Amino acid sequence: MTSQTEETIKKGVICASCDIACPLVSEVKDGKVVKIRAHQDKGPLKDYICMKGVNAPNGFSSEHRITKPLKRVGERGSGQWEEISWETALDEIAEKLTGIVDQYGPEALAVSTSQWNTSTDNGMGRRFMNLLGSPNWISGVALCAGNTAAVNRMTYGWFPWPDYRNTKCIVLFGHTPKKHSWTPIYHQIRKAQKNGAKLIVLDPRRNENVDSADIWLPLKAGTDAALSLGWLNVIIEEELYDKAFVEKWTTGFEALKERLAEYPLARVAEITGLEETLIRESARMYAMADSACIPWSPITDQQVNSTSAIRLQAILRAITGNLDAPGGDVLHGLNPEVINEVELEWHEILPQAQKDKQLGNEQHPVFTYRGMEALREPTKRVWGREYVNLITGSFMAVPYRTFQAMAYEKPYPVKAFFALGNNALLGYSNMKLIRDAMMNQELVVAHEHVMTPTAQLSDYVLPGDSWLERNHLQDSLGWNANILVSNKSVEPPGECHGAFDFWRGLAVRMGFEEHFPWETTEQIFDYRLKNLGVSFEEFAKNSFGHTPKVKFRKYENTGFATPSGKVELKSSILEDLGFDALPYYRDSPQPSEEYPLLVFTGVREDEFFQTGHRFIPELRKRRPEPKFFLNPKDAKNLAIENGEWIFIINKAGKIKGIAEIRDDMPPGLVRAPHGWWKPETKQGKDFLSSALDLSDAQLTIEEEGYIDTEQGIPHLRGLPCRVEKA
Ligand SMILES: Nc1nc2c(c(=O)[nH]1)N[C@H]1C(S)=C(S)[C@@H](COP(=O)(O)OP(=O)(O)OC[C@H]3O[C@@H](n4cnc5c(=O)[nH]c(N)nc54)[C@H](O)[C@@H]3O)O[C@H]1N2
Ligand SMILES: Nc1nc2c(c(=O)[nH]1)N[C@H]1C(S)=C(S)[C@@H](COP(=O)(O)OP(=O)(O)OC[C@H]3O[C@@H](n4cnc5c(=O)[nH]c(N)nc54)[C@H](O)[C@@H]3O)O[C@H]1N2
Ligand code: SF4
Ligand SMILES: [Mo]
Repeated sequence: MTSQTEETIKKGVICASCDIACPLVSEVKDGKVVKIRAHQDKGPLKDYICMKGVNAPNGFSSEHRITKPLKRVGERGSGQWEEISWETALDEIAEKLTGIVDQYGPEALAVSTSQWNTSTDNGMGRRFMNLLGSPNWISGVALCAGNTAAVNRMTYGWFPWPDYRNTKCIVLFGHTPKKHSWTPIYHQIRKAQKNGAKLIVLDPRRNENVDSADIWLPLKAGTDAALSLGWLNVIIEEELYDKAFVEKWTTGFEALKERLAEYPLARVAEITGLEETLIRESARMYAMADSACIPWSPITDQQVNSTSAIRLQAILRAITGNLDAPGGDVLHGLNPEVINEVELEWHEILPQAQKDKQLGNEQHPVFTYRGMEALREPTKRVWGREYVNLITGSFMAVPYRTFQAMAYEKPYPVKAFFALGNNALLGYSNMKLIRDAMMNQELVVAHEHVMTPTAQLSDYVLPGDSWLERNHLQDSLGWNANILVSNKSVEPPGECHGAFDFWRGLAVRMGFEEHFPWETTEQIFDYRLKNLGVSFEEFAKNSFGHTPKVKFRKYENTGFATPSGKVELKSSILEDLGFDALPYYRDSPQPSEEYPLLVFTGVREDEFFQTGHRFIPELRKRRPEPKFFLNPKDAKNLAIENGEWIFIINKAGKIKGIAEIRDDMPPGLVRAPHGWWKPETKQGKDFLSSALDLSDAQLTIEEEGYIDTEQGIPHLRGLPCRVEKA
């Protein structure tokens, strides 16, 4: 929506400076955004804003912003560039890609994009790849809600969103929304608590939500799956589960019970380091609440036990009767009124022979085409479409296998790599492998705002527009069914363009123009809204979006979108893929004499989103350097003082940061922030703007024992390490 006062134009925008999509207002004067503020002065949306949103205009007008397409001159990574036009860049990229496809096949193109809702290509990236014939698409969502969505689908066919409004109990498996981290969720949790909801927090550390929690379970890092097995034991033994639901709507209950017998409470207490009484008391609180929800958590999508830990949360939701129930975890489906992004991706046209080549699908199939195959028919039956790419995480290649194919050309060569709105080098695991992988390419393209370490290793850096410089129609990719409108506030600077323009430009040059009939994103928005009978312009003028009425217990009419039509406590899909069909716990990497501590990598900082934002002075001055948190006892043993530079060293690498000694850290655990590099420092492959000194992705390891078996994603939380003075 747009309104105009004397000199200020106000626009309704959806913030994409992180991935939680706050509705905000931009104030525009003389063609410049002069202020970003919350959507309301009073009312529920007034607090939905954080310092990253407020400072977005400073970032978009930064001197670091790239506003012209750049082409590498000299060696890759030498840091020398010339400005070229978009037309020339796209001509050259299309020509090179055609040559690579002719020589190695279409699977030689790998594409890495950002997390789900800051990418704005309207599904055109996947459409292009499906037309070309490449299954090798990867994303940071492989370590976030994308893989969680895929694993949830195996149990009950969709990925739920918590009903915070009605809930009487919230369980946070590590997940710690704060005032400046997933801000709307932080406020929704506070509101639910005011409405009487209990809060259970599971975290080895006394985190920011502990003070207001009803129960805090300071479990050992990496033991969430064991704790859930313990909870299930209590819930079943004390008959706190929803018997009618279990009988009518689940398969494998008896088999699950047998498995649970392997995890008596005494064993769970030993694994988790928690008192048996506390485990019992918390299980009761969750199961006996009138309604309860378990919000998604990144903790369980980034550990060796990931598949089981996620499945266990799904099983808890189901057997306590909280699935698709008021106050529980709701399966929303896609927005029925509009054409959703997933429908535009055209996964049905990628030939099976090409799907079969998706990298990593033999070893770790869960979120690949192969893993999702058995869900096609059930998903069509229940949700009306065979291929739903929930949170864009349902048909991914396995990232580390993709980087291996890029670096070592096995099982086949991958020779072209596009990193679009994604700082791939720092944003997965094993940064050294990714560097080798990028250096072994014949074509590397980055679509970016700034010269990230990843862009520094590219052949073409194409300047991206920002969320203040484009219209956008955002759907929630099945997490909920909301459609949100974001209005362009100002024109993009220089020659910045969106991802849609990149893909269409390439498609036209490579013979796919007829499949890209829209010339602008606004035209594709018109198409997506056609069932509502409005154009994007009219829609944006009159509303903020479209939210269908929530319906509960839809499965009573449709069944669940699994092969059996029920909640599969024992997963037929995992069984057919050759894995343990029941959830289990296995030990995560343990400290040793050489590496006596555990490091928790990937900590989010209030000032930045992931690997971004470090070039924004207003934010950077609040946090100029990376800080490593450690316990006073460990610091004393190592004679480390607060504020001194230290190294964290493990078998994969070594990173540097400033010691911050904190009482809230448990002994034996160190925390390292995610994604550090310094945009102001020296660029090029031997420096990577200090990423080689600072990036936590150098500590992660991809070998047996350090990755989740079924998905192949790395263990980020709790890696054996030692700490030394720098
Ligand atoms: N300002 C800001 N906000 C952000 C982001 C950002 O970059 N900046 N990123 C956003 C994104 S994409 C994500 S995914 C979220 C992630 O943010 P959160 O969901 O809040 O998760 P983390 O901050 O990674 O970790 C939360 C807690 O998990 C605890 N923990 C460590 N190991 C374990 C374990 O094994 N089990 C349990 N139960 N707890 C453990 C840690 O001590 C920590 O307190 O943040 C979002 N919010
Ligand atoms: N090692 C390790 N890897 C991780 C994680 C971790 O903790 N550790 N966390 C995982 C998680 S939870 C997530 S959600 C993902 C996040 O992964 P990503 O979403 O890829 O996040 P970023 O690393 O911030 O990279 C986004 C890049 O996009 C650029 N950008 C921002 N807006 C735009 C835009 O509008 N257009 C264009 N063209 N570019 C834009 C930014 O400058 C930035 O360089 O990473 C995952 N990977
Ligand atoms: S929490 Fe902050 S960065 Fe994220 S969408 Fe909201 S205002 Fe933007
Ligand atoms: Mo994330």
